[in-house]
Amino acid sequence: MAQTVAEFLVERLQGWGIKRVFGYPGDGINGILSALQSSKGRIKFIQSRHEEMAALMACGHSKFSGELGVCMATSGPGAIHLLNGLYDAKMDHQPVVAIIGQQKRMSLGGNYQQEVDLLSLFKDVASAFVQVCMEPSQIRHLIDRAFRIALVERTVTCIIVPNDIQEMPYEPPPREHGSIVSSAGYDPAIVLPSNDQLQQAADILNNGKKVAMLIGAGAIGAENELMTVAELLGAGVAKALLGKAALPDDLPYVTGTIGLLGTKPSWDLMTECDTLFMIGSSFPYSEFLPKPGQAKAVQIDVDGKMLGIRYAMDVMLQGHARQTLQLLIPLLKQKKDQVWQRQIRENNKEWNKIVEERAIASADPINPQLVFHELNKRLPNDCMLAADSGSTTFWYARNLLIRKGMKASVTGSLATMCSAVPYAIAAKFAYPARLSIAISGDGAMQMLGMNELITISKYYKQWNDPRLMVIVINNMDLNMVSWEQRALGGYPKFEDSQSIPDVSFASFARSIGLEGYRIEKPGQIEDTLDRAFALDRPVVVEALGDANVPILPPHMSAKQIKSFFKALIKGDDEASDIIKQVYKQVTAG
Ligand SMILES: Cc1ncc(C[n+]2csc(CCOP(=O)(O)OP(=O)(O)O)c2C)c(N)n1
Ligand SMILES: [Mg+2]
Repeated sequence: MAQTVAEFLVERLQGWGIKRVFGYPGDGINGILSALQSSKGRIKFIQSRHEEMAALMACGHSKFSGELGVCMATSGPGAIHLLNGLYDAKMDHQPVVAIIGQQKRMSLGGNYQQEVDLLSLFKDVASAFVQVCMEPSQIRHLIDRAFRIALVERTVTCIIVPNDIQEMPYEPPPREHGSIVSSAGYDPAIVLPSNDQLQQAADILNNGKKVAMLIGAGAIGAENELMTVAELLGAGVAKALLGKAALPDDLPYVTGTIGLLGTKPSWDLMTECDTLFMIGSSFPYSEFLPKPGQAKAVQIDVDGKMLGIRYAMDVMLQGHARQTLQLLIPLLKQKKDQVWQRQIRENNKEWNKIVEERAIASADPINPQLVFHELNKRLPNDCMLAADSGSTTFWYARNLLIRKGMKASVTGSLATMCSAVPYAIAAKFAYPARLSIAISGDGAMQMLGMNELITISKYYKQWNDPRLMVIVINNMDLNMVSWEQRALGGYPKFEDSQSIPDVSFASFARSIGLEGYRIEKPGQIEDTLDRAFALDRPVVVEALGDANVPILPPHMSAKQIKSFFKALIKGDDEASDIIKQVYKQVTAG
């Protein structure tokens, strides 16, 4: 029997090295599903509970493994559900291909059931490439183009395949005018700046007396080079959230994360430096970078479009971080004066004391920072961490310390809720022997995270090492919004909008065959974590967090302090408890 278009598609995905696709079925992709079925597991179909989760898994796969991620959904509602996860990938520059179904070609334009104008709908998220397969001989180059463009541009692409086309016999394009002959595979070139540009960059860096490095996701994989550069330049190194795993936090000159959720030493590093060296980061908040004119600045980014859009750069090097740094290192001079790095080291020591004291400060019932403080001590060197969007992002950013070998990621530019659990699942599929840990708020768990616990319970017995941990801070609040309102807007918490029901995530976990622990008092944290780390199967550990523990910026501006007190005066129900907690947190250290 002739090969169908769908069978050819599956074979071509294998040609592109794809081992699994994350998705959810529907009759719009029936042909592709049956081709996957007859491929006998050569490409595994990983079933999520919701298409958005499948797209976030594809993005998480890409973030943790460095490979392209693939997600799949049916026409209409399935395709619509993918969008949020695809935007997460697009905005954090991850290569993801979405393969979606569509109604039969002959029905299009007929206001038919589940007929959505997918080409228009995906035009923005897959702006680099979105095409409908109108004819069997088109499928080969559509796949090749979608994959190659996603990889080259580090973005999202999309192929729409009407379901009648999926079942048709595949025919390679004839050798005639108008036909396209394409090939699979992409071996990226290493992008490097010129010697002249490297020398200009080196001159600036050699002349700087107080060099601040800022590293992002693009610097991951360049650990040795980053260390050599920081040591030669006597520099301090701050990390953007997506670059948290790029360097370990136990290096004395690493100041941790930067930004609203960053550390005080990163703030000091940026406000006091005379030279900024930004590597592989598109960190967006200019108020956390040196003042305009304060610093000479050099940037390395592989994507020319991301050069010079965050600070007034003096030299912009387009290149892969590791290889560009390798060429730069011989041009750098060893700084003799260690005063700057000594000061950074002192700042770090002081800050670590503050972080610890803030974590052990009492709260009602549990100070969330204490959970992360204790978690930190138990993390194995090869663990993989995925944090959600919410107040937990702050504790992840500040309290969890990366050691050599760990992997970590979050939703960066989109900052979407519900990313942690699907990321942790994708990381587990990519590295089944490693412990995968999701860190989430109760709001995100109630939104979609709980559903994906069902996915974990469906698959964990297939994993050689079934350890996967979901840490939930259950504060019955959409806490980050409450704090944003207080600190930025000067409004008290809006109960109707932000209070959420108490759900027992631990009992839900147990009801679906996972282990589940609920920590209700601070005294239970250590024992419970010890038990969770000793388990050989997935576990949900929820801790009842005090929503009044403030998420403080590294440096409070007069405007933020004013807004905050205005919010309390306007009548926050919890005003007196909040004041007590804020007092404890700001006087720590
Ligand atoms: C999909 C989505 N909806 C809304 C928001 C806005 N938002 C950011 S954090 C947050 C609250 C998260 O609450 P929860 O998961 O309980 O975490 P907490 O802040 O309480 O720790 C909200 C609503 C978002 N980032 N993403
Ligand atoms: Mg919450």
